[in-house]
Amino acid sequence: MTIKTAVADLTRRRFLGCTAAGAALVASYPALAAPQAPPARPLVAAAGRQALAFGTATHLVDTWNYGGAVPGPLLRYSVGDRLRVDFENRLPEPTSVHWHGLRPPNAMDGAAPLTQPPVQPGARMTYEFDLTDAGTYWYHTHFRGWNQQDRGLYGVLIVDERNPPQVDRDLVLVIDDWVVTRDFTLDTSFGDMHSAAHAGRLGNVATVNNSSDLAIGLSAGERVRLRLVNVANAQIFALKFPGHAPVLIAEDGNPVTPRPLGDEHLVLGPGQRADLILDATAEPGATLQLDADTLTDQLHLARFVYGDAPGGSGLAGRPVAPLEPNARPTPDLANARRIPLTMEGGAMGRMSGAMMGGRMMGMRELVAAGRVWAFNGVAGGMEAPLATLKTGETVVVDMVNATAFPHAMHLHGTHFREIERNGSQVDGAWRDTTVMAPEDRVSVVFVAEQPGKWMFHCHMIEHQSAGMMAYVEIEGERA
Ligand SMILES: [Cu+2]
Repeated sequence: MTIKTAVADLTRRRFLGCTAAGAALVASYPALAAPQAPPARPLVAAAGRQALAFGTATHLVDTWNYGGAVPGPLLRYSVGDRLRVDFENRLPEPTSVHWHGLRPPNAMDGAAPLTQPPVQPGARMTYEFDLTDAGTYWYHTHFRGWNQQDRGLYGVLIVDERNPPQVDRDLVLVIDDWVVTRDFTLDTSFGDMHSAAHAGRLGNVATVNNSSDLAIGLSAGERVRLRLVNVANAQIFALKFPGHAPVLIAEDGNPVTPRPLGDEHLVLGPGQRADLILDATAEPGATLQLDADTLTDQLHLARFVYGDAPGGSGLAGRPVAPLEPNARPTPDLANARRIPLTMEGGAMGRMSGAMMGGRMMGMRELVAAGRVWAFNGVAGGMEAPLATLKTGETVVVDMVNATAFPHAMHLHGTHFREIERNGSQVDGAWRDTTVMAPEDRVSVVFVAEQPGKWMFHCHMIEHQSAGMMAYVEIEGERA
């Protein structure tokens, strides 16, 4: 960083943290507050080899990654900062970077080819936008994700709160699953229609930060913040922390009223995140597990390994305070526009055909075209918007899962909250991805915030590419 950019950054930070008097000063002297380009952070996507610990052995696996490692570099900012990433594509095919859960302007959303042309091999693109929300987010490819994301193109993005909770340590746990062959190379049968028509590509090995048996060191008496991110293509992890009593403080980056998990599993669908406060309440020398039930298995994911001496700063056992909410428009439920969205198709489904490319196709023709799922009778509806909305408009999407599989519905550009689930009113937290079991009926509300074309799709990547995708078009000025 040059002195000039360092000073620009410092100046900008000072004004972001300004008081009312400071704001008046900014207003009086606009030249002082003129936006400065933040220092750029390089991010390169390339093929590489990654050491992954499967069981007791470490294997070198061929991956595609950001910054030379899987997961990619941890991008960390403070709320109010401006992200600027100079992205370079050194992959053998086009790609893009999506900032999952953040609210950038549409052109920075990275949903190629809807919001930008894909970045060609050898080409670059600068992503730049303000980080308005604190929380745990992630970035990943949004082009041929069934191939690229599965090979490892993802990383975590943390936006720190103005007043973060007091903890001894802040730990990021990235959960993925891999389809590996007998000799522990990556199975590259990406895009097979059998997986696509069923639950998606499910791995035979699950890892946390590159290990199927991660040892997480703890000292008795410590308080840690765990940031869990499910980056798997399709797997759902229902996490358990036997012997610990973690408190949930955020879902998909958004603060929730602190809630002890108790005996409840913490369900993380593809794309979802959770922030937990975990107090190290076991005795020195203890080992406790992090386990998960999945769609196919019961897994051991990681171990909490206590050192021989107590540690920490005496925070364990204190009440857990809520995080400050992120600012967002308030929905006007009384005047909401309602959009029905019925999911159909897949194996064991009742779909006999769907619209694709503007015409009706039977199942055989759809399968040949790689499409086996549909929203409202349209397979891969990217030819026309699901709805055209005005900025500021409140929208309720009434979703029905009329398929035999669970799905993880993800909306770009804003967050939604559940208001109804299977006939019962609920007061859901703000989030960007929600999991629906077969036969579930879920209604979510959101406010159309920023103009542009925003994808709404299943985050089980094979389902998305095989038809479970749509977008809403928002017109007007930013709400
Ligand atoms: Cu799905």
